[in-house]
Amino acid sequence: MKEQMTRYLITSALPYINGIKHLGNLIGSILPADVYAKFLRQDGKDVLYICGTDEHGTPAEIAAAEAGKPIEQYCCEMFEVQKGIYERFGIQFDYFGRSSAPSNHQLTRDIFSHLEKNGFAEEKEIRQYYSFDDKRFLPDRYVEGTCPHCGYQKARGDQCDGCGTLLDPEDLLDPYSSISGSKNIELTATKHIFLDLSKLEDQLKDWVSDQLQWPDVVKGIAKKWLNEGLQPRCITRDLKWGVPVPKEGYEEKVFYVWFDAPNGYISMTQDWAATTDKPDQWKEWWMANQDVQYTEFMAKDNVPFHAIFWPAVLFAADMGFKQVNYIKGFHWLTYDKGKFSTSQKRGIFTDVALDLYPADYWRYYLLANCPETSDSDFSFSLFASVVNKDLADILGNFANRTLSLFQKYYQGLVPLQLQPEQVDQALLQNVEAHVSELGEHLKQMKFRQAAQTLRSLWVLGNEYITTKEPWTVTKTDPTSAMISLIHCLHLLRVFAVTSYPFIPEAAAKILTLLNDPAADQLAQTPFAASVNFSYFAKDHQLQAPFRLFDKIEEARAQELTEQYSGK
Ligand code: B3M
Ligand code: ZN
Repeated sequence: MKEQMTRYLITSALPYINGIKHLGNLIGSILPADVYAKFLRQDGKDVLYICGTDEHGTPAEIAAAEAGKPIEQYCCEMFEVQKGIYERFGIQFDYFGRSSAPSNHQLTRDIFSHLEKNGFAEEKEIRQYYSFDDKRFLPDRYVEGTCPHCGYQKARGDQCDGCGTLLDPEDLLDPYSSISGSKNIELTATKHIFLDLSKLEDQLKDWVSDQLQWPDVVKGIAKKWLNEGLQPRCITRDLKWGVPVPKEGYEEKVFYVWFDAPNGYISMTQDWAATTDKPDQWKEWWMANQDVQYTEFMAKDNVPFHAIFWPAVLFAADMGFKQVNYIKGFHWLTYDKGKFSTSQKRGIFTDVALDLYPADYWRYYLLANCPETSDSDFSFSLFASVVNKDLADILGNFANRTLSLFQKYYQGLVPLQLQPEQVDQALLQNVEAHVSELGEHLKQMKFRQAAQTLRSLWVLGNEYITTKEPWTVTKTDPTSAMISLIHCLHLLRVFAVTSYPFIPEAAAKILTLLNDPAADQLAQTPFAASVNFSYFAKDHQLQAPFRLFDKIEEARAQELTEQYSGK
């Protein structure tokens, strides 16, 4: 019988639909997940990487209203925009879906019916503002008024932007509807559904304490939530846009966005499967009895929902779905020592980033400096220095030197195929050690360390060519110079293959320069297979070098810092 191989299911937090995401969002979930997926695919693993837009909730309604568009249209447009940006970043989802898709409506209703049947849904009456002029209940954010603490007159029902205090709508003085501005509003009793998490406390505690290998930041957040005690959580909202609640008396309500969004991981997998000739195969990824290693990527503010809330929903519904195996949580990326801010136009947003520099520059910088064990700060001067040193000076320059010398000495032809006894054993061992270390870091999703190892691998190439000095040696011992240069050529191929998860476009360009017959196999070439110093045959034709990376001048970095400071 054929042994079933472990499959790797990967999801990254679903970006909200309301606007274009900034660099912090990218490095906090989607980009590292993409690197991990690319690496595993190269390694021959069966991988499914699922993501999509999170389209419900108040922020989506507000953003659509601000854009003056019907919400369905707004979401359709922003979905295409976001999808396009990720494509340009070289992100390779197996499927990029939408939480508003019919499949998610269906699944969310199913999950709800199951957890209701299992006794986890509780109805409670709460007091909420009703707006007579808008003819609807107002969610917290739709009530505005004067802050009782600082007197700010446009404080929202959930929080005051004047002093930062968290509020309840009832705290506001002179409250009004932010939809119509009407003061004709009244606190009215209304029913909502609560998910009784307290019944699951023991099960969740046991489950979380079994997750020994989770990163500290994730374990810390999960335990904090559990220690604070699990209160029943309201899973319905007074909104029009969302998944309708299949229950009498709830015709005007939808599910809370965090109740439907995570289900999207499953429903998007269903949508993916529906595009294949095996529409049922989503089950091979999501049913608990399958041999699947499931990893979720997200920033730390999303951890409570993924480590406690959604697992609780799945436990309560008890439909046989898989629970997450590993949560890769990230800290914050800050921007010039402050917060990224959409409203203040502070920081770099993903569309702007791509207009400024190629995707690989951002990918490499963000990965090498990712907020993995603590927050990390983006600045244009650091960005410029990383791009200039690591990409242009180390990797780019090595490629350029090597290929130029081949043009100069051998008209771009490989003069001989290295025989095993000609291979520099010390170099070979050193390269093998680096490559296997790099693979280990990636297996463990240690992205910063992986980037560091990759960089030292590139440095190895520079050191090698500098010590061997083929340009001097060729005058006295042309064969020996030739042999060193052929080593360099093969190093370049190692660099391309191992750099691919980080900088896929540059990696592909290097293989083009090498005129590698297997260039189109890059995404399927395991790291170890690239370490072969006899790969290129005699007379193999190389391409004339072109520059892989352009440097960023310090003055330009200054200019950009000014331009995007949000002042
Ligand atoms: N949309 C929050 C965020 O993008 C949220 C994640 C949902 S994951 C199911 O930060
Ligand atoms: Zn205030």
